[in-house]
Amino acid sequence: MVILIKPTSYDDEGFPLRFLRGVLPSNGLAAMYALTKQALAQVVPAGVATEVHMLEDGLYRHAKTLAQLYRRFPEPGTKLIAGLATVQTAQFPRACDLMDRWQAVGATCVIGGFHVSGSISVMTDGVHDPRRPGIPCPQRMPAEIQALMDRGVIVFHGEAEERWPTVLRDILRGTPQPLYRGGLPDLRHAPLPEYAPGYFRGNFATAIGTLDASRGCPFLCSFCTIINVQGSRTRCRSVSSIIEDIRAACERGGKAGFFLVDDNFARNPEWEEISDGLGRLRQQGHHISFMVQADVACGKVKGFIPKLAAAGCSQIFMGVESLNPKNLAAANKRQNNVDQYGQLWQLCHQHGIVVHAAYIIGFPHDTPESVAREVEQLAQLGADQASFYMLMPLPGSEDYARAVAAGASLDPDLNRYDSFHPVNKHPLMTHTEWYATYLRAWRQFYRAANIVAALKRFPDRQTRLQMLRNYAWYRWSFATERAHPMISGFYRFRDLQDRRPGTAVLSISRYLLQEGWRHLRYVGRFFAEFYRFQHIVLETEFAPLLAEKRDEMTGRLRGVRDWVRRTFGRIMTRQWLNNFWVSYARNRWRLLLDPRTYHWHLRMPPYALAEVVYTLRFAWLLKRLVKLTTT
Ligand code: B12
Ligand code: SF4
Repeated sequence: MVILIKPTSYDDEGFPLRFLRGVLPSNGLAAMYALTKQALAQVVPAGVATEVHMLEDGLYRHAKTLAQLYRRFPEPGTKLIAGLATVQTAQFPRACDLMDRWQAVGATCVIGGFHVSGSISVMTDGVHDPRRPGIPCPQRMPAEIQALMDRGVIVFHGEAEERWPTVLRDILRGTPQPLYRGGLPDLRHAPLPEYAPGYFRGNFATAIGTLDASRGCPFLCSFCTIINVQGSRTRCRSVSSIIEDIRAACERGGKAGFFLVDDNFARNPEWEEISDGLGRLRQQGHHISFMVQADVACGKVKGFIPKLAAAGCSQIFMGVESLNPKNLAAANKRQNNVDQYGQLWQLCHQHGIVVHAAYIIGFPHDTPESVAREVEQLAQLGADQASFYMLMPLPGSEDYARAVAAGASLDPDLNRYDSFHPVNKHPLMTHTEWYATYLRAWRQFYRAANIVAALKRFPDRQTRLQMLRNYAWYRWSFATERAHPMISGFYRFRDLQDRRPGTAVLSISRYLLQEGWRHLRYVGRFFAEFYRFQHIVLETEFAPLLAEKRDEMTGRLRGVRDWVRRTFGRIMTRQWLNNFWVSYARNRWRLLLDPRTYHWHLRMPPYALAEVVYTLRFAWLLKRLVKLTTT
């Protein structure tokens, strides 16, 4: 039996980050699932039963299934292999703890993914790229990886497509080696990533598929690990198998929604063939919607944006990183030309494509003020969504190799290498300032005014609804779960029995108190977000009418008829209600203690009643919108 596990990471209190519903499934895990099925068919004699499981440690139900599987072992007659899959640096400590447990019940553990691959590439093998000479390399096995091999874990470096059957065969024969190298395999004949039956059921807020159509990137960004693991030559999967797979998904489910996770779809030499193929499927009546990642120079690739739009692309995730050319030069990100962003993003909007800007905080010239200015600029230039990261030397990157060689002080806790914790020194900001700047960027960008402005750029309701879902996910993650949207989901679980070894003991009473407070916060945040989104939806849905009648709909209430019109009329806006509540709340404690403020209580009932009516009308409007966009 092979159990493929995608480990999560720990939060700052040592609880594994785990959610009732995830948002994005793991493409690496799906790739390993398909490869494992294929490899077992090659190496296990006919008639011997095999089982393959793919489970995410960060999903509540998957973790329960893992615990059930764990209790089955040791099981006489079953060879158990635990594959810790697609392990990034921040997940490495958790992966090690999980492997301790699985080894204790007799499993042979194998680990693969970007931490081991990246670290070995830059620390043991060294980067040999004539365009980037002089990257230092100590040529030694990183200590934490050597420690794994010493305790019997098999380490897999690189990509598994061609070498995984050999590893499985060696394990079954009882002669595994401590380290295997997968290299850069040809992807033409590799099976496409596949999700096990039941993987999504009850575990994800939306069912989005994933696919990496190519690997590798020709650019040279110094903070990137990808080029040092997957190389700078782009290797592609077969176009016909991709199109067939998506056609099959459409035929099975009536539509296909997916994320093409290529680092840079614009540099996939077959982007046009894939887009044309998808465009043809759409012409045949299939519903296709997908998201890609591309660089901000993709506008120069002839026909790229229009063809993507015709193929059903709804969003492009672009590595903006910084708006300061000095920062871009320091990171060797020379392909980014800040002057062209506005024009490119306008083109995306014209084609109904949402622009998602990835922005990194912590480049050498960043200060709290410069970041605040650039975040504002991002919104003004037309970024509809943004993701913020803290710059860090990720093991596997050129920056890491240089930082280690220079003896820089780096956080020894790999769990913190998630791009959301400061792990090294910044020349102009303390850790506290840096982290506060990062948090402020989220709040600043995702304020209601920016969301309304972005939604108004898209006349298509379907697109707006999708954007609203993303905004709800993003706002909920950073404001409520206090986690980056990309590692978060909906409704967090914190299991007192499952904590990081070595973290301070938490008494049951303290744990219950924390849990009580957390759930109270959930309720509070739910209401806050409910009213924020009500404002956003109303301002967008009634935008044309409000443009004419806003004066009539705002300001002080002018009698009963005015109240009836604002509450039950054709146009809705929260502006008059918000203005009232802000003025009301400004009195604070005086509302209770100072009789001179009591007239405010008398003025309040019509507004409170209007809130009730608005809540009902909003619920109805949302229902209608969802219905309109799903039929
Ligand atoms: C798409 C993507 C995302 C998507 C995730 C979508 C999804 N869930 O699939 C989003 C945008 C959400 C995301 C978020 C993050 N990502 Co990301 N992501 C990627 C990206 C571009 C592609 C991932 C992918 O599908 N690759 C293709 C699969 C098949 O490759 P693979 O997982 O490595 O698996 C192969 C091998 O590693 C090996 N292998 C893997 N597991 C196993 C197990 C066994 C047993 C064996 C034998 C072999 C093996 O074989 C596999 C098949 O060839 C990669 C870069 C890249 N090109 O891979 C970055 C990358 C993995 N992400 C990275 C990071 C840091 C993150 C974030 C922390 C935030 C950030 N800064 O981007 C979050 C964390 C999310 C999380 N908890 O996992 C880093 C990891 C670097 C590191 N040293 O840790 C990468 C490398 C990019 C980078 N910045 O340099 N990411
Ligand atoms: S463009 Fe993206 S994938 Fe390519 S080197 Fe730069 S960060 Fe890495």
